[in-house]
Amino acid sequence: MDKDQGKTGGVKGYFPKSTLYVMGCTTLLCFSFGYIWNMSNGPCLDTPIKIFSTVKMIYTKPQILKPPRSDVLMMTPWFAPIVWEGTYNSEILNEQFRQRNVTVGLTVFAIKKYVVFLKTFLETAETYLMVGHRVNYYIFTDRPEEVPKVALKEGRNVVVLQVQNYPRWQEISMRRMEMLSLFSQQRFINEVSYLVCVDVDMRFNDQVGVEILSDLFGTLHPGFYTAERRSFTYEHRPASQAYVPSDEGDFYYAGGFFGGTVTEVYKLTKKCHEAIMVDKANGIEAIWQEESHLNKYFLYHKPTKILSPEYLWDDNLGRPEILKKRRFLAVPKNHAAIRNK
Ligand code: UD2
Repeated sequence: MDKDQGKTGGVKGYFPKSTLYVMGCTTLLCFSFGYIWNMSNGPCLDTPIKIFSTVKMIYTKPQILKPPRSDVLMMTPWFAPIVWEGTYNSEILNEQFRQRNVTVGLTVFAIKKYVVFLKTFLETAETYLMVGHRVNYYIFTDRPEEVPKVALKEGRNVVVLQVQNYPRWQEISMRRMEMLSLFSQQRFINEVSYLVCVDVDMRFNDQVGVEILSDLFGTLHPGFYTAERRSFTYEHRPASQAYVPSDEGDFYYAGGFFGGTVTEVYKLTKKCHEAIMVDKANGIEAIWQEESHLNKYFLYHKPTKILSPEYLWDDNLGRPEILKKRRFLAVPKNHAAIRNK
């Protein structure tokens, strides 16, 4: 820089004073034009932007040094929460999901004699499932005329979907993956945000709400939540597509309760169905049918949330201290009498 140019000689001495004057005026004009343009056209969103929600909620603040539960694992090593009673605030979650105007699709299969479970299933769901939220119950059945009429609260619907049956109960159980993937693609994607896919021989016994919802969720199987990896009943035959090597595995997940966004459930069910079909062509059936394939899927596509056995319990397993709630309970059944009928 030439010292003679002095303090006003230009920015770092690169520009003469006159050029700077023109640049300054141009910048000012550009800013003014941008401002006027924004004012006249407004932001690109239809709804007015509110910086803060006005819903006031009173609750105890979270305590960093006092975790709500110290007796159970609350987070996986991949940072997925494990949902136990006492670890979340329903009021906050309900407000979040209500603001998003979420509709939940509950899928359940009642093929052949399993229609007998529907009445209790639906009645208890109306009392405890997603209270205050919109729910579509998708009932897959081969006996539509035997679906009971149950009184429904506002915003809740039963949709009966007629599907074929299969002679073997194993095939019925496995084919759920195929039907869920088909209907997710053709219908559910246009109707609901999340899918919750459960067994029918169950009853709701306590609140099951939006705390379960996440992109992809699975449930700890009540029989294996404290078990060592070597006891997990994964498929251990390498010939099956559900094969899991003995030195791999996080948890053993139940086939009777999983879900997520429609897109994630579509991906899961499609992949599991394809794997089941490859096994079929190779003359092998996984040890626990689609539950084995689900476990393989969750090993390599880790769930973003995991439900504790509160969400799938069987009273034959007793009442352990850590189980503060029994939200969804197995209805006792005589397997021989009910299956293949
Ligand atoms: C376990 C799993 C189940 C599935 C199965 C595979 C749990 C609680 N359950 O249940 O999800 O992985 O093992 O072997 O984790 N169904 C009919 N009609 C039939 C037979 C079955 O509708 O004739 C449907 C029904 O929705 C039933 C589900 O398939 O709830 C699973 O069959 P299950 O309950 O007899 O199998 P289970 O108890 O061994």
